[in-house]
Amino acid sequence: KYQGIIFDLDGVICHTDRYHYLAWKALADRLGICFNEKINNRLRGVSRMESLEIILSNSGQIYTDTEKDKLANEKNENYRRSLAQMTPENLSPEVKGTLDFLRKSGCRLAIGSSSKNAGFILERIGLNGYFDAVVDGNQISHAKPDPEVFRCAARRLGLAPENCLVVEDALVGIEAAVRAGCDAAGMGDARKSSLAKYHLAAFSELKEVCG
Ligand code: G16
Ligand code: MG
Repeated sequence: KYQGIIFDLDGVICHTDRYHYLAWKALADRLGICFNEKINNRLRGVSRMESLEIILSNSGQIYTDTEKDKLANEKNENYRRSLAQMTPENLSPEVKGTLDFLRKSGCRLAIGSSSKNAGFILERIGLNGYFDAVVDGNQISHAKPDPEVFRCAARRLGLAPENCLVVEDALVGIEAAVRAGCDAAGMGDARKSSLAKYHLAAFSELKEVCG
């Protein structure tokens, strides 16, 4: 019943959200700033610099823009080292099987991610060129919860937002989807979202929602 499905990347297609967490944790530990899984949930879907601001807000210190750029680069380099070790084995058979099923049933598939590393991740897990459209942090000026990324993805699929379902693990991602005019399916941290139309315990449940 949906003509298009727009997937978030980190935390939905693959578990790079874990690598984000570990890289931010290493930075926060080095700076002596408190950081844990609960604070980490607030970073889901938001841009790199906004994530850094959230972490630094617990430091009680003021950082200059130059210092912030350096810290963001330090985290990104650490994070990229984890990404570089990914292989197509890091794409679960459940996710790949479900994507193939949805495509065969006629849905157009897109990625809508806040990440500037999205292209690199898709390449690492063997999904380069798989999606009909990829919209990521390099192409948008306002990160989630702004609807820009999902509006753009629907447009690139040639579809009206109301004919698209967005799959997200971030509360800000669900908000972005609904503001774009799409229906939303929440999984992981976003499964509890009251804005989401579907609450997925497993990725493969999309076969029932969209099949
Ligand atoms: C992802 C993550 C966020 C991250 C953002 C930017 O978005 O969920 O935690 O801060 O990308 O990532 P990068 O530093 O790689 O540009 P999404 O939308 O794919 O979940
Ligand atoms: Mg995500």
